[in-house]
Amino acid sequence: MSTLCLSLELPAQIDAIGPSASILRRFVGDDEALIAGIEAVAAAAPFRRMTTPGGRPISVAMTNCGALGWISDRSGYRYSATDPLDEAPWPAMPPGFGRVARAAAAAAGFAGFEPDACLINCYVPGTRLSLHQDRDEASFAAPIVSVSLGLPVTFLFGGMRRAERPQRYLLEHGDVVVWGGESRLYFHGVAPLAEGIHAKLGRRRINLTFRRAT
Ligand code: MD3
Ligand code: FE
Repeated sequence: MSTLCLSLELPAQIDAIGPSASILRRFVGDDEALIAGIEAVAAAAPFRRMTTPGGRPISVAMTNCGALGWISDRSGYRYSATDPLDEAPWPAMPPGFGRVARAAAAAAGFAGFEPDACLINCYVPGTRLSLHQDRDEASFAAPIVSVSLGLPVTFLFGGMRRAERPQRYLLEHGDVVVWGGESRLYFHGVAPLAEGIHAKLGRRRINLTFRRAT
């Protein structure tokens, strides 16, 4: 029998990386359920490269599931209840998504997290995500939960000012990071993905970012 989340049976290793920010190493147990869920979402709402308000293509390919999805186009960054490709509602969060997000938030000290948005980022070797803040949500009271799957990556974690030199952390398949409180608005990014082939996801890294957008 598969368990959705190892943490319900085993304590994950938790590394504190900042004020109210923690890495839960190998927290994800049933990666097969999450991978099947990602494939189902991508079949209905394909990965696509969105455009920044300035007109540049974002190098990370993205899709969404849940009530709201994060989008970017010439009009700006925002959350939308529908996929701009077909105006259909985003696919619902697949089985296991909400549970892993709630369990990770609770393990990191944020009981009661109920995400309404799940952004799915897909990186191929060479893709990076430059330093930025997540500030398109209506409130910053809730934490953000991020699940890393596939190829490992160096995560860059700065501070409240862009100029602060970021700390570097390796994120591997199954690692979950939770940011809340003071860290919620910290600058962060992802270093260029190195070449590699992951046993389950191939030449990719996929990141699930759970947020409370409303
Ligand atoms: C740190 N994604 O989608 S994890 C993003 O790995 C994003 O795909 C990265 O940054 C990725 O916006 C990093 C998610 C994350 C989200 C919010 C944060 C990290 C954060 C807020 C504060 C600090
Ligand atoms: Fe971010």
